[in-house]
Amino acid sequence: MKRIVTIQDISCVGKCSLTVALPIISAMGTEAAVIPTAVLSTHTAFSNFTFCDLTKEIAPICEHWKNAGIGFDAIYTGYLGSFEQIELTERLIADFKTEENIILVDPAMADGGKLYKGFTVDFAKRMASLCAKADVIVPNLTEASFMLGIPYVDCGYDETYIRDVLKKLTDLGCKTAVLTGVSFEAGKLGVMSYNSETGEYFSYFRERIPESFHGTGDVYASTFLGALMRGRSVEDALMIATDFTVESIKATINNTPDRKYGVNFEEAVPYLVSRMDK
Ligand code: PXL
Repeated sequence: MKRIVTIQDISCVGKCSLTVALPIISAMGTEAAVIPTAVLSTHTAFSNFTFCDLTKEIAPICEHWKNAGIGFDAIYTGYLGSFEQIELTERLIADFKTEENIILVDPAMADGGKLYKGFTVDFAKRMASLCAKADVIVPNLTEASFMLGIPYVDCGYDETYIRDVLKKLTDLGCKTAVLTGVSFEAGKLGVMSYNSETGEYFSYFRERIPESFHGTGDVYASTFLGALMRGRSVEDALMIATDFTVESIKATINNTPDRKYGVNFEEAVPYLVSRMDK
């Protein structure tokens, strides 16, 4: 069985980061080791959340793993809360990267044209330098715009524009860039990717569900990695992640009035497991 390590926070309520990554990657048949960067009572879109920083644990955890000869088939980085955590994550990558394993960076820090609470433009630039160390990055269009220092455009762009953004993202230094939340046509929403080694673009669209839910980026990144770990191509993994995210949203839309509580991906896990068996 493959083993990945993911570094991100535990938001105790709100279905994002580790409470999403762990169940999804496990359900897909891969061991998910974790480096929890902080414990929050909820994610930061709630008011009055508690916060316990675990930054000082990161280096000793990595040191122990190095001494114990523990290795990983992928390193998946998600929400990181400080410049110091980005630096420690770069060290994690330097220490555990091999010829074979995959480095996936999800620069989780913004959506809908806005940075999440507590982040700055300088932080986004620093996140861009973490992306340089990745094999694959999965920003949404907001995160990509902040990292590249270009204006965020919500709609009205065309495929040439997205191809250019993807090219600029790989120019940061990663091999493959995936942009989520892309739409060229009313009523359709999906992803587009660019592999800078082959020069190939790929896109996949589904019906747009006209609502925005918290945590879908984490559902997407976790499912994408879970599929890669089961030997699927990048293109297949992108389709599986898109379809599972849509299924998760469909399971939620009429059941949860408050979008902060994330998506009911749990109800779509049987769909995901049967899709992986095909
Ligand atoms: O990836 C979303 C996320 C993860 N972790 C924390 C967050 C958010 C989004 O707001 O606040 C703590």
